Amino acid sequence: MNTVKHLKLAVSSRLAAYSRIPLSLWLRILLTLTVALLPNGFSASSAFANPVPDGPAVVIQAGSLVISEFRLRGPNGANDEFVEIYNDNVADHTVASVDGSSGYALVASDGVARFVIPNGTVIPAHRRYLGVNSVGYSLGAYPAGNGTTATGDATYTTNIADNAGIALFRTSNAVNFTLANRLDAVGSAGEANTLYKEGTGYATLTPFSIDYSFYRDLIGGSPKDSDNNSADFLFVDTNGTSAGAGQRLGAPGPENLSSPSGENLAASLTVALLDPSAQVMATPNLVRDPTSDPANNSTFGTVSIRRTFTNTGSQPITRLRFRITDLTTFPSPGGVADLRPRTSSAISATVGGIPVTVYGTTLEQPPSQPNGGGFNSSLSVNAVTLAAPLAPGASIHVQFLLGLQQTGCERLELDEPINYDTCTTGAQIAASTLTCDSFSAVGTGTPASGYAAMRVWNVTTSTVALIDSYINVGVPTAYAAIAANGSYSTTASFPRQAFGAVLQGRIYRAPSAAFGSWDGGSFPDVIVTCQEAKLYLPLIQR
Ligand SMILES: [Ca+2]
Ligand SMILES: [Ca+2]
Ligand SMILES: [Ca+2]
Repeated sequence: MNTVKHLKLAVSSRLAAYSRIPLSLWLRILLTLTVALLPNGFSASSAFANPVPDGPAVVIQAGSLVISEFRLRGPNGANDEFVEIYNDNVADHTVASVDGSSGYALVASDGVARFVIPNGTVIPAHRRYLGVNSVGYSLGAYPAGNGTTATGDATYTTNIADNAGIALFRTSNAVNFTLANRLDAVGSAGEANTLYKEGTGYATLTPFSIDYSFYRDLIGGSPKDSDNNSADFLFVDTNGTSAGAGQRLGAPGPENLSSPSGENLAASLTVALLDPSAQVMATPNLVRDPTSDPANNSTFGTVSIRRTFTNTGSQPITRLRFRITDLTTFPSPGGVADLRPRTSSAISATVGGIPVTVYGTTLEQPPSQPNGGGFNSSLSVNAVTLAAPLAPGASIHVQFLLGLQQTGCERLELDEPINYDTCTTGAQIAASTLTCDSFSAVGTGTPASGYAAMRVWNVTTSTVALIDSYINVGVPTAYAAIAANGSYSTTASFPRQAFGAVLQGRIYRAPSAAFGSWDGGSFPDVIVTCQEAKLYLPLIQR
């Protein structure tokens, strides 16, 4: 099977081999994790002193649904609300209440259900379901699938109070709105009923009628759920407003059943530099234009990041969009760039002496984002459509255009394996790509000497490294000399990991190929969830 990476294809027949593993086997796999092998010869001070990647392992639970994003107010006032539910699972979820009632209820802490997901509703793996307050919801025109927008899969008309908790239960019978039947909850610190929040709750908001959202942190690919609302949810709004729960330029991104997701192991998408023979930070892979353009949030000019995406799968890709999971943006401290992702047009660039078209990306609105995009904003490659799909084997060159409102170190991370980071200490500028079955470490690091080698873990199973350059443990090794200009490039493959697996790739630096001495942590790790994605196939049409 081909490389699959961050790829979701909404096809009803998409479940392939890994998804068909019986539940009992999944559970057995999960039970075998926990012990990470520390390779022979590694001391506590060596590069692998911390061989287990940071962060909690993702535990895949059968039937887990989470509240992935919501807001309880918006520009249209108190009723400008939505609640997004996410199937955080490798398998489809068919709604079936625990007690024979009509379905799963989304309930506010006043005890009143706002909407019920009816029994029999199928929320496909890694797809979302959207409930909206039809009295005030203002984001129904936000793009979703091919030709569809983010309208509610379910609607309701009763306002949810500001800062009130909400919870999703496996029942619509109010008598059974209990912790045992609760799938997920989120509420503020001001919510008194602990049934309607996790942990102490998110910081209480001043109820401004702004285009805000609370969404589960997407760094790493999937909505974060540590059962602690204050640690998991990020507050964003389109003006970077200070409303009490953190100040962060960004945008709501409500997604419904037609929004991109799903998976198809037969298809894949890989990313590479526009010109692999050129440096990551140099033309044509990265172009800085110092021309001041304050009207377009580019007072200090722009940065254009160019990459090439290739459909290495067997089916056409009809929609391609990216969601911003992390970036340096307003408000930025001194020394850190204030980046404003913005809409760009197709341009011409030269690769190997040949002119090529590099397609632009569109900042998806509504909501109106007059200050540019930010956290949770989406960027669509509108050149890819149902009528003009990216065919199997075809490639497309894409640019991401960022306005600069403050200069400094820069970071942009998307829900595709694009790591652009000049802020991390000892950083590399990387275009590393980690997929379900390979790791291509490409970047520029300091100092410009020695060797770059790699290691890859499956964080979910965490039994043995999939690639290990230091020691022969029966897995591939890979390393490359760091060139005089600091660049390196090395690739290795490993057996395909299961859908949903969290993989972590680490690049190490050694002064010599003897690898007797390592410099751990020189380069930022790359973390991905296997086959997490944002692509559509024609069958998403319904
Ligand atoms: Ca409200
Ligand atoms: Ca939870
Ligand atoms: Ca969302």
